[in-house]
Amino acid sequence: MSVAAPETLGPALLDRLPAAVQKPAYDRAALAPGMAHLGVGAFHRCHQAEYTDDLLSLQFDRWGVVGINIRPPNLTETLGRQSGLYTRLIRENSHIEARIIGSILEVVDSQARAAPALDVLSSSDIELVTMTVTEKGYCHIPSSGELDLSHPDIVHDLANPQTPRSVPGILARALEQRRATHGQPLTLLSCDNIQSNGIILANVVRAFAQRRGNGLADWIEANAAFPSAMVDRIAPAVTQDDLDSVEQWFGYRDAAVAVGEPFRQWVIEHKFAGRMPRWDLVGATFVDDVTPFEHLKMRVLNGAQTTLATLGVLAGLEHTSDAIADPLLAAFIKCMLVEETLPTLTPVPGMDPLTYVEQSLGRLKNTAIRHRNHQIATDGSQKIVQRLLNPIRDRLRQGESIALLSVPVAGWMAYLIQASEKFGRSWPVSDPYAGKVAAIADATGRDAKALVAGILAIDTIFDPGLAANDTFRKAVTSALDGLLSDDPMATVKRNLKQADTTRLKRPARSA
Ligand code: CS2
Repeated sequence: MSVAAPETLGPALLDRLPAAVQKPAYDRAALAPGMAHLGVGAFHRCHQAEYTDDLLSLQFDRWGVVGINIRPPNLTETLGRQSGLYTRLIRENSHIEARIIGSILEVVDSQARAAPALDVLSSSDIELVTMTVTEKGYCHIPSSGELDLSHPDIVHDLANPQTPRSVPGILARALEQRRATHGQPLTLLSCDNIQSNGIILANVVRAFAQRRGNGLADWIEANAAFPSAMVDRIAPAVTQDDLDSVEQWFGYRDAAVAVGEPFRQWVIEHKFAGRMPRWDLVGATFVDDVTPFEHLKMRVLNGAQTTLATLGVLAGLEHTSDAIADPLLAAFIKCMLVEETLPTLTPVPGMDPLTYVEQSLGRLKNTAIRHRNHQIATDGSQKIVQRLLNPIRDRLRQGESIALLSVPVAGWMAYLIQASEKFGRSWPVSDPYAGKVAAIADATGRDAKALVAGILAIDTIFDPGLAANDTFRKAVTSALDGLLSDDPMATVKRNLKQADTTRLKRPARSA
């Protein structure tokens, strides 16, 4: 007897879903496209697309999403085959909540050529573009936020502006086409974890447009808005296991499952070029200034993730939840956040910083979220400025200790250095600066002082003022020396112990 293959998720299945799976509460057939999203990955499917789905259920409007990928993976084969539908699982330890999200109407693969993406982005139907293109997608210099004019894709796009490959090149071209056709304004909403993401996006698009020299930069100034935003939900890369689980639990196949934690947050700068979806009706917040929110999130939650990721790999641990289950790493991360990170933050209305730290650490303990340390360590060079170096700079300015925050900076270095077999261990790394760090390590050998001198001289990551700071250099050198030894966790322990001793000696702060 042959067993029929399980059905694949699609519109036809919506009326026959198991009771445990929630479905869109609005008429999808009546939904029309109003916005595009660049970079449809697990995060978008668990975040902006879910908020939009919530909004469509509450207040139906023309806000269907056209999802575009200009980098892998291909979308047509997965989401496209399912008419944009997918299962969004919320998982917390043994708790599972399943829901079909219907807000993505259409998907467009534009990996080989920019034309399909440009067609969508320049259409007058599209009033807003949201994007999650990863930190390196902006082609900016991490230490300054300016467009990296030596980036190979930018060099290509400035020479071939009609067939761009980079995000700044594609957006500038789409805006140019909008100006030449219907002239409708556009809001471009960055949802990546870079500081002042709206300002960085505006910088790179403006710098690119200025070089076109045809008045485009002025048109953009008058007709486009680049609000900053803080986004939050832990949604790791999806695994085959996640796809198989959906089939096992609910009886259908879904090639585009997304898995996230229960917590979500979205704070958006109130600066729009036209109509905006009322995401504020479904849990997002529109504010005048997102800076305090993004500092809090990137320095606490993301800072903890990056620290646990690199130190976790050095300790032989696979996931964030494994790293935070380690008593030493858990004690280190809490002490680092409370003693060194929190004093660098400006107050966030309605949020107690200590409660936020506890809540963030609690989220990282969720064992159903299989967030690999290697995934978080990917592109560390693009993440450490906003997560670690900026709070370090603030601490140094305040004349305060950076003994703990400098350990994960050395952790990032050790992670890249030790990826090479020559240094004893080996793991595949993905970071635009991996080659540079490997070349420095090849030239200097295992001498922490020389390694740190070489790496701090990379001024596109470390601004020269910070790199020249003696306290910083010494702290990172001492931590790196220990992390490269056979017992890297001894360094974590030593620095934690020293910080504890200093804290106990300090006179109690008055309330
Ligand atoms: C993570 C983030 O991979 C990473 O860099 O730190 O994707 C993180 O999970 C999200 O920012 C959480 O909102």
